[in-house]
Amino acid sequence: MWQKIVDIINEGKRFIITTHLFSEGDAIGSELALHRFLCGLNKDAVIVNNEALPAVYRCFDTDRDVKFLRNKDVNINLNDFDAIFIVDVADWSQLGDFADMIKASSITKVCIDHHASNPGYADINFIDKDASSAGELIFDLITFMNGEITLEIATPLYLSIATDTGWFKFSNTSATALKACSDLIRVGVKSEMIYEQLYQTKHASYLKLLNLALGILRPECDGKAVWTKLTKEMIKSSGVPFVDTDVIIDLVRAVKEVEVVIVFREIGDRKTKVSFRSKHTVDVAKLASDFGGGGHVRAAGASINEPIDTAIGNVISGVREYFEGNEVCVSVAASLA
Ligand SMILES: [Mn+2]
Repeated sequence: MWQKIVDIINEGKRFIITTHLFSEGDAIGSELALHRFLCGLNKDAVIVNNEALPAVYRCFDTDRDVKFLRNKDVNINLNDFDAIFIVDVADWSQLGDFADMIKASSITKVCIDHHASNPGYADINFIDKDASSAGELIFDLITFMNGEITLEIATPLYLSIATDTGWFKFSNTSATALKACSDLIRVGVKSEMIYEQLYQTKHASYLKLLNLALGILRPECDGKAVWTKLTKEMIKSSGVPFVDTDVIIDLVRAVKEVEVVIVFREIGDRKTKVSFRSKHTVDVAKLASDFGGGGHVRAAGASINEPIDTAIGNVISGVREYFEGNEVCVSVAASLA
């Protein structure tokens, strides 16, 4: 399955790598690892993202390889490149303004992804919905090519797999993912340091924001769905430099009866970002896709061009309909053995 992509790598010289908006561990880890691998093969490769990296991930980009499309110094002509690798992206809409540029160019478009909702929008698509993460796929590609997994490649790959499996908590924590991580640690990855960097370096003001968000939690559907919101005002008044919704989601998900957690984040006057998570039965990728988003069965998201309260009203009625039309069982590990 990798052969077509291997041929593109072997026959080409200049490559671009990109990933989705609101990039996170898997997106950034897989593009950094692929970049380092291609450079190790003496290829010219550049990473160009729509947005600057979130601060918490900047330390992984040790050589400042991730370029920011809107930065004036970044002048790229896609037609100068042999191929663009689009990693961890299920749909063109997740690429923001960059999508139109890519679509308009004649560059060979290669997609490497693990979202089940991915329709195969590129010229060449490697989509494995059973992979834990895009990073696991990059690991597989490098292994297929008999490439060396150096520590510089292993660290971002570990970042990918660890974050997309919720640090080995979610149902995508497969034997393959753990085997890859075992190999990565053998190379020298410092798991505990990556964990600390991601989850234990927050500003004290983050607790203020958590307090605000937890203070307005709203249960729906007999408490099986719970949502909260982060408005610009809340973010500003708490003073957090970087908003991480994962901790809020994990805290709410700690409640036994909760099946679905939804966090609404106000991005602009008419722009709201929605994160959905579920535990056992609710297909949140389906819920997100009703609002133009997508993702995985247990973790999905959408960007809605509505003011936050309108978005909340619409999404919550969608959630109520889902609960009315589907059997939603909230079961705690029926059989562990
Ligand atoms: Mn991913």
